[in-house]
Amino acid sequence: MGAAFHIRGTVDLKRYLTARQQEVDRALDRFLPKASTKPATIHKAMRYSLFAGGKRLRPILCLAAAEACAGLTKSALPLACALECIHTYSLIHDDLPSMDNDDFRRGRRTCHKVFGDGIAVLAGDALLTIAFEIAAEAETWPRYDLRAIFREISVAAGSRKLIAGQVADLEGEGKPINRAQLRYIHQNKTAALLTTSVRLGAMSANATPTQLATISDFGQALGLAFQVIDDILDVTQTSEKLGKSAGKDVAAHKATYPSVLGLEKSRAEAGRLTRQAHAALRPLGKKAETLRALANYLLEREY
Ligand code: GRG
Repeated sequence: MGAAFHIRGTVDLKRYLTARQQEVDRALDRFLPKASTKPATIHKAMRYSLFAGGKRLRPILCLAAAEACAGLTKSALPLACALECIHTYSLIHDDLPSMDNDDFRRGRRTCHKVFGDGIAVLAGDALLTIAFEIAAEAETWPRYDLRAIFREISVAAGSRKLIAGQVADLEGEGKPINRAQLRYIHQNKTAALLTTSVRLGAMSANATPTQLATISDFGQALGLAFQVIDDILDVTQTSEKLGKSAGKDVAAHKATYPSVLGLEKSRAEAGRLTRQAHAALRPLGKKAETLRALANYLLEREY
């Protein structure tokens, strides 16, 4: 990371986040078909959800992980954009009436509320598909060729990870579940894509197998911490602050960390997982300071 993002020797995370968000937004705009491209409805819907003001955490984690492994953010950018397309697809589908049935996401009406259910399903499908087209633009290495990259993305987004978590979440609604089942949901629904985000950054930097293992340990701990915090925010914040409907988990009788452990223990668990994420980064030394700052930022976030 350049000195441009430092104040008095520590990372100026606010400036870092703003600069990286803008970089990712510009690249996404280049990679996506224009809103006027035929059939315009689908491209408008894809862009509507993609440019609705998400935090761009997955792409930023991908870029920061590339830096932590001495890589260039430029080489990681197509992978960072592919991750945001997959994440946005999952949000569009999750909001559908047949899933979480939400009217509000990223501070605006959900995709299906504006474009109808059919176009929203297709916009999600198209974002998932274009993710692979965009990822194909990534710089590759003999150790991490396009096959390895595509396998990494497919497994994380597939029926044993992201979709497995969503299935367990749907099937668990209204039922009592224990801590191990809750961890399974969070590990797959949330932590898997976050882990793949940092792994892809490391792969774009031609990380050594040891570096990749270090980054994976960090991603798993950070991913779980992220979801514990998300569960806490769902019960402690307003819909306005979150940009999505607050209190939905309780209303849908979903098992969450606060409902299983209580709020105080959930906060302690988020802190413990963040410390675990920090500890995982130790072998990377100073190069990982942005990743450390990002883990702290996610722990303290309010939306
Ligand atoms: C439909 C296959 C499929 C999966 C859906 C993403 C998801 C799985 C469900 C959405 C609800 C939820 C609580 C997901 C967990 C991951 C999560 C907290 C997503 C929100 O991520 P942020 O906060 O959102 O990074 P922004 O909008 O900032 O990108």
